[in-house]
Amino acid sequence: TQQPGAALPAAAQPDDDLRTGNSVEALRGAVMAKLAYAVGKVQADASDRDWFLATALAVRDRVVQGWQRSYHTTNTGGTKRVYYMSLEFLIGRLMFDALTNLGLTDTMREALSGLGVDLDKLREVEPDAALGNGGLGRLAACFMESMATLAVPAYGYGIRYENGLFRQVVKDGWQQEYPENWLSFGNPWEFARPEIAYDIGFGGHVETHQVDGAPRYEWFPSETVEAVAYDTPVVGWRGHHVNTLRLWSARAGDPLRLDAFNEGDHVGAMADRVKAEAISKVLYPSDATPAGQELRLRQEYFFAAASLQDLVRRHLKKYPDLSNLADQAAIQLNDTHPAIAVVELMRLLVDLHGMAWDDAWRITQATFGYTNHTLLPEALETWPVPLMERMLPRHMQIIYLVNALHLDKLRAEGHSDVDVMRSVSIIAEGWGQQRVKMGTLAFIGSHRINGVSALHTDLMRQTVFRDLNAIYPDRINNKTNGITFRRWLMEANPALTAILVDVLGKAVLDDPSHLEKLAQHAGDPALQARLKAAKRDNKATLGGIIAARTGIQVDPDAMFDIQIKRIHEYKRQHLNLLETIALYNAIRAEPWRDWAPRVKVFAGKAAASYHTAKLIIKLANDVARVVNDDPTVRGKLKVVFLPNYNVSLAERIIPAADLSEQISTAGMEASGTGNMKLALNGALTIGTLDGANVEIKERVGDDNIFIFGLTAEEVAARHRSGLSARETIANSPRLAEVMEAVSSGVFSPDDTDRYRDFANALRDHDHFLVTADFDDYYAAQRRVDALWRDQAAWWRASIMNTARVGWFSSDRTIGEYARDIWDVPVRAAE
Ligand code: CR6
Repeated sequence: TQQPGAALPAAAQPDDDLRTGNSVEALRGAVMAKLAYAVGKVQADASDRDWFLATALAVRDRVVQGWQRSYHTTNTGGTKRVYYMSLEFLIGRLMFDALTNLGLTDTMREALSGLGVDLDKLREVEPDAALGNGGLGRLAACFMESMATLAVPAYGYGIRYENGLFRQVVKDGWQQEYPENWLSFGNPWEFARPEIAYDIGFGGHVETHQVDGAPRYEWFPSETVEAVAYDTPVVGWRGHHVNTLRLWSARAGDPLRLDAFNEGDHVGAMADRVKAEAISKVLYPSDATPAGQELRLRQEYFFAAASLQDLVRRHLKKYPDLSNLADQAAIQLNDTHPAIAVVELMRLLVDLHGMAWDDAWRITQATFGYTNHTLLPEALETWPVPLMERMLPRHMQIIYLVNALHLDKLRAEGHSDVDVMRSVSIIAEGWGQQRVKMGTLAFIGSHRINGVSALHTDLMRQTVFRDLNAIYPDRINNKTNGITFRRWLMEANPALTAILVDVLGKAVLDDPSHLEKLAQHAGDPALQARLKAAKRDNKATLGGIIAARTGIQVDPDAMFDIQIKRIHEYKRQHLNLLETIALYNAIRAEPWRDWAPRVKVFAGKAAASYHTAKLIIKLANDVARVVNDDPTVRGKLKVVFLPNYNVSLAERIIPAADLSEQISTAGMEASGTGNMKLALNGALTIGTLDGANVEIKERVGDDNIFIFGLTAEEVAARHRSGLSARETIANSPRLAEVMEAVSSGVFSPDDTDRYRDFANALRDHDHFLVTADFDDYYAAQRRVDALWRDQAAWWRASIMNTARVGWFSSDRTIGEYARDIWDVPVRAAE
């Protein structure tokens, strides 16, 4: 055994053990060897970051063993691979994820403590890989983990952004954005593959030649950028199978123009390089909104083209041609961001591999699946035809041809309705400019199109894809989202996990359906007391974070009422804030009443250019200041805006939540996944019948969830009715008082006009129906208060939530994708 203080690993330790052994001694020796030989430090000088690197590298070695094994099995077995293409992977930290999946967390803790190092402190040193905006990116990360768990041979393909989602600083209540350079201290999880690099073209022109009497098209790009691979192994539960996340980094073909440099133009000599490398510099901070920038389209084509070249090369190493591609590869498009891949694959098959158009189209459709993640019209991607023509001239030709053949076929089948033809065309006319509708392109190029919750999928069929669905009725199917329980239960909430294992047995870790047995114990006072104590500890920990980041003291015995997600009008953080003000008014009017003490916690980022969302953050901070400074409501109400929400902060907040706010305008939140994480951790949901809330309600039961507000159908009817919000406000004295307070500057005495336009927009338009749902929401919140006052009933409901949401495991979701879309086998549950 190594003694603490020894600088180098003992020579007596057999090499093999250091690399592969899983005992306390082997892990300790391995970490020490990494510290010495990979980090280049002696113990006496090692910082927490050095220890983190050494530990991560030691853990990585243990992941790599399974990685190589998995690679070998897939390669020799000739099994079909899944390629998950996503512009976002919101990964977070990886050390505890790897340790949990390898079952090494406790051993590593012990190994390090023998060296005087605290594993839980190292955990905080790891930067978050925030290569995503919100739910869509986090879903991709959960799916990668579940594909590994189910031993589905898979590659994730994306971009290795140098700067992930911005760091949010709140100054005087306003959001400020700062770059998040997560790679600045190195990334111990990735393997650079400089030898795996592909040329990606942009611009230029197309030439036609005759080959065997048929036209052949050749694209001559005017600009070439190299895509270089970086691989991160993704380990599944119990380390059985390890997949690869392959992220592309952009590199200029020529690092600098020497002629210009030698003539003294040192900056100009690097201009091409800067332009090329901009592609993987930053993640666009747009969540459920389109990023209509040329650079964004460059990012989309860059990673789609690199990934296709990569998978085609892999295929051709094994098979003589691409005719059996669809038997060997399933490509899933995570939203429309990679949809240009449909066109690129056609180009590769037809132009480069000489395949007949119809064969190529059949293979393309059979290979692709497309997941839609939003119906908000303002969030559906379209690209101007002139931009496409300039940047991707050959692709634009192919799009025209795909569209012409598609429309011809429909006409031949008897379709003639002008509106239908317009809606199913890939090209949108209007506003004086033609645009390419990426959703339509993705739909037509795929054999399966899925929504992400039952309600969302129904609405897809009825709205955005109504006409396409009528023509291709079997293509749309539902795959309700899920979450990985390894991260969101085991890693985030070890105290709850320990109780579950104690009551239900270890099998619950392998198969979440065992959670259901917990329902039998829902009324057990002893179990309730244990869970309550565990949650109180989690709340105290979160309270420490709140105090450190905001200076606000919160009481862990109060109800923690949590709304965590991107700031967006459709998610209606402002509805929550208006209710907070109403509650504040009510407490002040009757302070002696038995109020259920609450801490309202808000966290989330606003898109940098989304003015109203940033104003909502300011309002949250303004309301917090007034409420928290008022002695009348002390001990009854606190309001907190916790800055810089990210995956790691979510892992702290979710286990400490009592109430989960899922209050989007019905029909607008495609699914939500935070709703699942919070319910799993025992929070009760207050929510609308939107997205996956509907399915959560079906499972946990009406008594264990607080549903309010208009349904999606009622929302649509209300929009058609043109009913005025002014009338609604006038009919609700409570709401009228709140609106008047906000708009007259009660919460912004330093700038009494700050919220005037905001309030007037609610009065005049209220597209998100905040005012229409207000009274029902307020009433639902009072039902929440009443249940909280009956702690036995509250904890019974909380237990029912944990017990009944096992179905929302992303293992279940991935099992469905594998069966219904990809046609690949999954590993049976143990
Ligand atoms: N914003 C949906 O809005 C869904 C995720 C993952 C979103 C959200 O309801 O849970 O995708 N959509 O399916 C988009 O990003 C376009 C999201 O994260």
